[in-house]
Amino acid sequence: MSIPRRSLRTFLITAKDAIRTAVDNSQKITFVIGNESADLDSLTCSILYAYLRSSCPPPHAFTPLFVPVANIPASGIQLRPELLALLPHADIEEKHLITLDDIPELSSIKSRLRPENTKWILVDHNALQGTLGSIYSERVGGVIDHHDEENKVSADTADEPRIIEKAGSCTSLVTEYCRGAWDAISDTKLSSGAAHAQGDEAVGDGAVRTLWDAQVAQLGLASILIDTSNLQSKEKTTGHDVTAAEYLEAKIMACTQVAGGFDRTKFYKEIDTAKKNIGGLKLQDILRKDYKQWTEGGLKLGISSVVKSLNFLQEKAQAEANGRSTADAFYSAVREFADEQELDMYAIMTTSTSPEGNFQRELLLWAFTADTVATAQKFETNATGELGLESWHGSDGRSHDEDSEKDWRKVWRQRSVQHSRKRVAPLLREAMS
Ligand SMILES: [Mn+2]
Repeated sequence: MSIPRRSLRTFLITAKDAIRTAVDNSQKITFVIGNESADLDSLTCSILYAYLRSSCPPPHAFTPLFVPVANIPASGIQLRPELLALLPHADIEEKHLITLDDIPELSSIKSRLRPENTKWILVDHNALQGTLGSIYSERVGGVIDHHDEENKVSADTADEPRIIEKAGSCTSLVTEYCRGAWDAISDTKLSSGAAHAQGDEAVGDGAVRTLWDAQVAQLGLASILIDTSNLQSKEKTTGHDVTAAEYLEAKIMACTQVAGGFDRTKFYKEIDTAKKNIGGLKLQDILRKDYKQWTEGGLKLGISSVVKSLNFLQEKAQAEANGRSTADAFYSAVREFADEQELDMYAIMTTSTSPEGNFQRELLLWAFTADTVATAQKFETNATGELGLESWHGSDGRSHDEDSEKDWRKVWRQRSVQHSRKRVAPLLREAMS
């Protein structure tokens, strides 16, 4: 049984209702979930997969409906201006998104969502982390990802994919995988009721379908463009990204209502500008906005990615602290964040553009315990060459805790700018194990 073709907006409303129904009646439910940084890629590829797969589910699907979940509480959505800028293009609003607050086990709702009644498809990661992981890991039954293989998803995923490949954006891999389903539903006629429900009797079946397609396509294209710098980054862009972007752009240009005002570069700039517009956020929220953590050998590592330089963060910290010296205010704010997450080691990776227009990266690493000081130094020894690390901000990597020799921190300029957290996290985790 397939779910009738519908707009993304109607689909998300139906999907959110389905969680409630599944809980109340102990029914089965399938989730599609991105990683816990909940960046634009994770958010869009989970929605794309769930929407397209629900319109054309495989014959032996666990359930015909696939529910996309953003791997953050609802309060995290406001921290993502690029997402807020993108939603209108897909004719959806913040309230339509499904978040961890909608999953009973993770919220104040007392009812149960029994693991055996659930199936989980992972996109943009391949190991379910945190509380979700501790409850539902066994129920993961499919993955599409572009991070390093964690060997946590079983080799046999039956009707669901098990795809882990290099690509600039995971949304490109999802688009590629769902092309067949998408083409099939684009060719299917709507019931007259569904066309009518759009509220415009003059709009024919075909026009409604192409509009819905163009809305979903913009959602996907935005992530691919953000992840590949408008397909211009040689290091990040792969054939998957180019092909998927062409396919999505064709869906957009097939819709006369959207095509006239659409320009790919203009669209990219709109979303990219929104992404960098974090000046209104509090420093703690900037650190929380694109954050991931791991536990290796009993030690907890966290990494925040930030789209502004350390100078920006220091100025922000000083403005919030009224008067304390910039460095003091910044490091105590960082320490506060790390303490809140109960981290043994914390890294901040920044990206920014130099006055000359060059893309640049900085890396701050802070080890808080005797165990992790050695780890951090091991990381520096092993990774300096590959990452092109150079001491920065007059940082010499000595202990900063005057009472003891326990903690250690250092700031580098990372000259090998092609390496994102996708590479830095495995290097840090390697040093920890
Ligand atoms: Mn991704």
